[in-house]
Amino acid sequence: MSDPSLNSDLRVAVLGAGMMGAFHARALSSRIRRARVTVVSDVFVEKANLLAAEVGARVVDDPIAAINDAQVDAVLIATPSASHDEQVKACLRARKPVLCEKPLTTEVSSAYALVRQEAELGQPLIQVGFMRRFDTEYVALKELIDSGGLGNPLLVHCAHRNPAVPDFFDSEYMIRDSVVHEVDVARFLLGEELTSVQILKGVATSAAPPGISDPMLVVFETESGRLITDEIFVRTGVAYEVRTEVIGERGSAIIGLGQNLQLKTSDGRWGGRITPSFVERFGQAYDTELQRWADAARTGAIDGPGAWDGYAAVAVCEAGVQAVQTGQKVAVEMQPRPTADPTSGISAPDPEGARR
Ligand code: ISE
Repeated sequence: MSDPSLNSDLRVAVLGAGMMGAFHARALSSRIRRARVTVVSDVFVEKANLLAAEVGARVVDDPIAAINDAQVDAVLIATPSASHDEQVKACLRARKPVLCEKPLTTEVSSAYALVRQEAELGQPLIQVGFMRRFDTEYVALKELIDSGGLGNPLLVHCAHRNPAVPDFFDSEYMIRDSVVHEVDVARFLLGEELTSVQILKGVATSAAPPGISDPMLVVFETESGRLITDEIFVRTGVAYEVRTEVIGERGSAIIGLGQNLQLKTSDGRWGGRITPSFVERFGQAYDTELQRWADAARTGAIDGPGAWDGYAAVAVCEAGVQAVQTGQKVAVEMQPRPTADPTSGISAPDPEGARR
C-alpha cells in the first residue's frame, strides 16, 4: 500500500454506496478524525455519483481499480456479500487494510482461503464489521466476564428483534444476516468456538410470508459445553431490540434493556423510546469501530475482529442454515487455524492484537 504518513489523513475507498456504505462514508467525512473518503464505487453509478459528490470524493466504477487507486490507502467494503471475496482478495494483493461488512464471504471455503492468504502475507489486513464488539454495553459485559465478576459463565441468552424486513428475508437469511451477530458476540464474550447449532421453529408471525419461520429459537453449544440461546424475530412490528444476558456461577448480567429517558405521564403510564433500527442502537459502536480501524489502518494494521473471526462466523452460520433445512442439530465444521510454520511459509496474524 502507499504509505500514509502519520501526519496525513487516511484515504479511504468506499465500495458500495447503499445504506451502510453511505453511512460509513458520511461518518468518515464528518465524525471520524484523520480519515477521508477519496474514492466511491458502486455498480449503480448514479448512487456512486451522489455519494461521492456529498463526501467530496471521486467515482471509480470498477471496484478493483478503486482498491488499486494510488490515492487509496485503505478500503471499506459495503457491497453485496457475493462481491466480498474478490474485493477482499484484491485488498490483500494490494496490501491495503480493509474493513469488510459481514459476512466475510458467502462460502466457508472462500472465507478460509482468505484466512490462509492473509496468514501467508504475515500481516493482518482484514477486519470484519462486527460492530457490536465496540458497543459500550458489550465492552462492559466482556470486561465483567473477563474480570471474573460473574464467576464461570454458564449460559448466554440473546434476543435479536427487528421491527420489519423485506420479504426475501427467509429463515436462512435470518441466520446469515442477523444471527451472525450473536455468533460473533458469543465467541467474543466467551472466548471459545461454537461447535453445534440447533434450531427450533414455532408458530410464525402472520407478518411473515408463507413458509418462513419467524421467530426461531437458536441453540448453540461451545467447545467447553456452554449453551447459548438466541431468539431471532425480525418482523416484530415494534422496534429494534438486542439483548444479551450472561448467567454465571456468581451472578448474571444483562445488556440491551434500552433504558434511556424514562417518561411518566398524567394518565399513569411510564416508559421510554426503543431505538427504531440498528443504526440508532449501534451508532456509537459503528463510529468507534471506524475510528479505531482508521487509526490502525494509518499504520497498515487492523484493530478489531479479523479474518479468523469472519471465517468462524461463516462456518457457524453454514451449520445454522443446515439446521434450518434439516431440523437436526448440526456440528460446526472448522479447519485448523493457520499457525506460524516456517516450512509452510504461513505465519499466523496476531488475534489478540486484532481483538483488542
Ligand atoms: C442487519 O443486516 C444487521 O447487520 C443488523 O445489525 C441486524 O440487527 C439485522 O438483523 C440485519 O438485518
